[in-house]
Amino acid sequence: MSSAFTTIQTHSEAGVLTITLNRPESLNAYNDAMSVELAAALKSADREDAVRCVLITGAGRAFCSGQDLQEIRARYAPGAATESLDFGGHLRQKYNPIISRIRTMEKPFIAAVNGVAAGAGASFALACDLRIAARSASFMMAFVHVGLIPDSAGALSLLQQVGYARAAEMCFLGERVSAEQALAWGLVNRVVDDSALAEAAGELARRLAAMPTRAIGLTKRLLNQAWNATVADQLEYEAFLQQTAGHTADHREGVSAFLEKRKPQFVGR
Ligand code: LHQ
Repeated sequence: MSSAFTTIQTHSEAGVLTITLNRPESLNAYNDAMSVELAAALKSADREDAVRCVLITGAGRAFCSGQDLQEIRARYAPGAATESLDFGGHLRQKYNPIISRIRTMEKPFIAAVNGVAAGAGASFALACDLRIAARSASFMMAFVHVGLIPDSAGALSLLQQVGYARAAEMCFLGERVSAEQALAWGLVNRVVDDSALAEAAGELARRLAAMPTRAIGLTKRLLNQAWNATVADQLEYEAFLQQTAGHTADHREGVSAFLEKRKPQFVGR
C-alpha cells in the first residue's frame, strides 16, 4: 500500500514501511514540508501494528543533503537580522521530534544509504539502527562548512558508532567518508553494489519484519539504555524488559517451534 505525500513517498508491504525522501533535484534536502510529512509517516508507523520494520532511503543519486539551504536563504539576505534567528527553535520543532521517534520507536529502522548523506541527512542515517550503503554512498558531517555544530544527535550517534577520534575528525573536517571507509569504521553494517542496494535492503527489512517485533523493539530500548548504564542498572533493566518479552505470543511461538522442530511463525506480538 502506498500513500501520496509530496516530499516523501511511502510504501508498505510485507511488514516493511519504506520511506523514500523524494526531492531529488536538491539531493533530498530537508525542508519544512518534509519535516511535516516525515513526522506524519513516522507517527503512523509507530501506531500501525502491521509495520514491523521501517526502511528509509533517498530518491535519485543522494540519500539526503541536510537542511534545505535554499528554503532558508531569506534569512541570509543582506540586511537580514541574523542575531534574531531562532536556530534552537528550528531544531526543536523540525528535527528533534523526528530523531527522537527514530531512536525510540520500538521497531527496527534501516537506512538504505543510496548516495551522499550530508549534514542533518547524515544524522538521519546515523539515527537508524542499521545502515546498508551503496558502494558510491558517502557520509559528510557538512555542518562545519556552514559554521554550525552537528545537530539531530549526529555527534552522539557518531561517538556511539565510531568512537571519539573518528567522530571528531568527521565533525571538525567535514570531509566525505566513503562507504568502504564507513564499513571499516563500523559506521555501516553492509556495503553493496549500487544496483543491488534496493534488493539487499528490502531483503534485510523483510527478514527483520518477520521476526519477533516486540523482542526487537525491547532490545532496541535495552541497547540504547546501555550507553550510560552500570552493570547493575542493566541487569535490572533486562529483568524488567524480559518480563514483557516473556509474555509475548512470539516468545511462546519461538519456544514451541523449537520443541516441535519446525520453523517459527512470528506475528509481531
Ligand atoms: C541543495 C542542498 C541543500 C538546497 C545540495 N539545500 N539545495 C540546522 C538548523 C538550521 C540551519 C541550517 O542547518 C541545519 C542542519 C544542517 O543540515 S546544516 C548542513 C546543510 N547541508 C549542507 O551544508 C550540504 C550542502 N550540500 C553540499 O555540500 C553538496 O551539495 C553535497 C556534498 C551534499 C553534494 O555535492 P554534489 O554531489 O557536488 O552536488 P551539488 O552540490 O551539485 O548539488 C546538486 C544540487 O542539489 C544543486 O542544485 P542545482 O540547482 O545547482 O543543480 C545544489 O544546490 C542542490 N543542493 N544540497 N542542502
